[in-house]
Parts: sequence; structure tokens; C-alpha cells
Amino acid sequence: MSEPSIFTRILDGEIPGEILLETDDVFAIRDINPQAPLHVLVIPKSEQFRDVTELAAGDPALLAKLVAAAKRIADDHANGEYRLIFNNGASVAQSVFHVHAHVLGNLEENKLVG
Ligand code: DGP
Repeated sequence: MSEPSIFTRILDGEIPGEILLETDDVFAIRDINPQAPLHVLVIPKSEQFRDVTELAAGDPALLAKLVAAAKRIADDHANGEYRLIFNNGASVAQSVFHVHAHVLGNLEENKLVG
């Protein structure tokens, strides 16, 4: 069996991390290296899917739950508006192969940082 992902280890309390939201299926943490005033990762508890392409094909209902959780994060921590980013593949900077959505909010003048 492969090692648990960094995100699973945070969920399990092995690594520190503030969990902002948790449901039966998904959870959310702040990104350790924020690229916007609000930068949260929304992650399925299951490690079954490596990226959003696999998730969409394998469990579209879970993808819908991920998006609903992103909206709740934006409602609670921004103005309800958010940018949703999935990196899909190492060449576009995906570094953790446990599917996760980047939720960015509170952007100033459409800039990603600041
Ligand atoms: P990606 O590049 O799309 O695979 O995004 C992975 C993100 O995970 C990256 O923006 C940084 C974040 N990250 C990596 N390690 C940790 C960690 O230990 N804690 C938290 N909160 N975030 C992490």
C-alpha cells in the first residue's frame, strides 16, 4: 500500500493544519504557500483520484460536492465569489497527486497575489 498523502496526514492530525470545513466526503485547509488573500484547498477524503479528470469520470457527484464546499468556503471567508483551480499534471505544477481544488478569493484588482 502506498503512503498516505500529505493531505490525508493533515486530516488524520499527523501534520498540523487548520481544517476550515469537514463533511463526510471532503475537507478544506489553508494552503501553506498562499497565492491570494484567501487560498484554501478543498480535498476529497478519498485518495482514489489523482486529479480532477479522474474524479469527474469516476465520481461526478463527489466533484459536485467539492464545488459546493468551495462555494461554502467563499461564502464564509470571502464575498461568495471565488476562483477555482485544478492543476492536472507535473508539467503544470501539480505536486500532490491526491485531487484537490485551489479556492482563491478576496483578490484585489484581479491580481492573484495581494
Ligand atoms: P498542487 O501544486 O496543485 O499539487 O498544490 C499542492 C498545494 O499543497 C500547494 O499549493 C502547497 C500545498 N501544500 C503542500 N504541503 C502542504 C502542507 O503540509 N500543508 C498545507 N496546508 N498545504 C500544503
